[in-house]
Amino acid sequence: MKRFVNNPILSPRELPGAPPRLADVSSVFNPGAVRFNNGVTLLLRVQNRGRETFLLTAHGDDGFHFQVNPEPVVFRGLDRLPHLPYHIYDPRITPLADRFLITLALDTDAGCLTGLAETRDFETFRFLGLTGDEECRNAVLFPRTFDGAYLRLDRPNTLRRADAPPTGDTIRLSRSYDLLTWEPVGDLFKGRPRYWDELIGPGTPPLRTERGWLFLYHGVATHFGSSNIYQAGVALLDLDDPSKVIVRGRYNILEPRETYELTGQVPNVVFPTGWVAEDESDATALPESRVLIYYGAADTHVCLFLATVNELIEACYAGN
Ligand code: BMA
Repeated sequence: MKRFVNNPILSPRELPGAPPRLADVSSVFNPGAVRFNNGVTLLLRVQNRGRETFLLTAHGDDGFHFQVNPEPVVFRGLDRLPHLPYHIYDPRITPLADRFLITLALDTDAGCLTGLAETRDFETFRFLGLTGDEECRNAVLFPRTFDGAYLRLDRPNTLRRADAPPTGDTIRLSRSYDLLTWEPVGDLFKGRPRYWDELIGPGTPPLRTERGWLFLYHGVATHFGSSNIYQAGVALLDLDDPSKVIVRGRYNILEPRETYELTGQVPNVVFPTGWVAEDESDATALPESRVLIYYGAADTHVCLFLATVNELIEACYAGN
C-alpha cells in the first residue's frame, strides 16, 4: 500500500473557480468518488476565503489526473429544507440501480444532520431530503439492497466535548425502506480509548469483495495534548449479514506523515471519503484489483492512496 507519488492530486492553487465566489480558494478536500463515464468522477469539498462551502465535480479518465468543473453543484429541491444549511459537505457517492446517491453532512441551525441527494449525470443534482433529525455524520450507503432494505453505516454524534463540534465513537448499521427514514440495526464497533481510533466514523462506502464488505473508517487519537490525529483504518463485514463484523484492523493503514498531511487548514489529518476498484466482476472487487483511495489531507488537499483488495483485507487481520 502506498501514496501516489504525485500527491496531492488537487490543490487549492490549481482550482479554476469563477470569481468572486471561488477565486483563490482556501481548500479542496474530502472528495466523494465513483466510477463514471469510463473514468472516475469526484465530488470535491471546496472552501473559499469566506470559509463558505461549495461542492464541485471533477473528472479524470485515468483516476489520477482530474479536470475540475468550475461551476459549483446546485441541488434542486434544497429550498424545501426546513432548516438553514450553513455548510453541505463530505459527500459520499454510491451507485444504486440507475442513479448515483450522495450522502451529505449538513451543518444547519438545527445541528449537524445527514441528507441525501441523487444525480444520473453529475450535471443536475436533486436533493431528496434529510435522513432524520438526529445529530449524525459520515453516512455511507451500501450499493445494493438486502431483502428490499437499504443499508448504511453512519456515526451518531453522541459526544459533546469542550470547544469542539459534537462527535462520536460508534459506527452503526442502519436500515431503511425509502432511503429517508432510517432505523438503527445495531452498533458495529466503538472507538478504542487511548489508541489510534478513539473517535471513529465511516469513511468510504462499503466495497463488495469475495471475502466480505470492506470499508475504510477514520479514527481520531485525542490523547495528545496539542493536537488530534486523524488516521484511516479498515474493517470487513459479512456479505449476507453486514451487522456481523468479520474483522477490524488493529493498526491504522494511513496516518499523517507527509507535509501535505501534517500542515494545512487542520493539521494532522488524513480523511478517506471515496474509492474505486479497478477490476470488478459481478459488482465484486477482485482480489488482485488495485483500489484508488481518495482522501482529504489536512482539510486542504485531495490525495490518493493505492492498495490492492488483498492488501486491504490482509491489513484487517494484521495483529489480530
Ligand atoms: C471531522 C469532519 C471532517 C474533517 C475532520 C478534520 O470532524 O468535520 O470534515 O475533515 O473533522 O478536521
